[in-house]
Amino acid sequence: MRRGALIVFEGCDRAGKSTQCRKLVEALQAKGKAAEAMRFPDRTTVIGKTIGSYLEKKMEMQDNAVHLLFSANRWELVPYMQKLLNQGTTLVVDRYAYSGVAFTAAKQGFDLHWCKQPDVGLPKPDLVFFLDINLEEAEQRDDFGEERYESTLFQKKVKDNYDQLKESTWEFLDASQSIEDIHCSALDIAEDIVDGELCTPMEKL
Ligand code: DGP
Ligand code: NA
Ligand code: NA
Repeated sequence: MRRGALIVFEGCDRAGKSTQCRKLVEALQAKGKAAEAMRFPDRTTVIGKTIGSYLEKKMEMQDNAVHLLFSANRWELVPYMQKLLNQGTTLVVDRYAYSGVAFTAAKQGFDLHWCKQPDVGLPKPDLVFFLDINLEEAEQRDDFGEERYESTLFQKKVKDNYDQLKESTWEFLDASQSIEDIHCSALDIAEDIVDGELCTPMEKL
């Protein structure tokens, strides 16, 4: 049986990832393809609840430790992801290991190489959409909330890190386009992957 595709949306905060994930899942389902949405961090698990309080600044945590928790939160969902992918369900994921690297490496004293290690071995996405937002434009969108990392200076560093993570599986989407235009481009590209050669086993990060 054909496996599902692992499709990830990445980008800085406020790039519109959550909206695009939802619309892509709805569109694939409407075309009769099995698809499910996921997001990382998944704040519903025990590990995810700790990450949630850290992001909401209800607690402090050492930076290396929190990096490992974000990774653990992805690892704990791997059995669930494998099960769905093996059943032929396509997963559309809001953030993944690339967020882990781009966000932690934006902190003082962290390099990309160290940041990548805990996620080595995770299922590798078949396709990564990078929602490319101009940070001046992002500033015009709703105000940043109160969560950790939500500052323009930090997001600038995150964006520079993302630029160093690009691979051939990445597709850049101009986040300044309308929601519908971005969605149409994403759906086109995603359908090619979902309908394509998914007989090969998943690769690993
Ligand atoms: P979201 O729920 O998409 O708003 O993401 C929550 C915040 O956490 C967002 O600022 C991005 C950041 N983030 C997501 N994954 C990771 C990770 O693995 N490590 C770090 N340090 N931050 C992450
Ligand atoms: Na956020
Ligand atoms: Na989001």
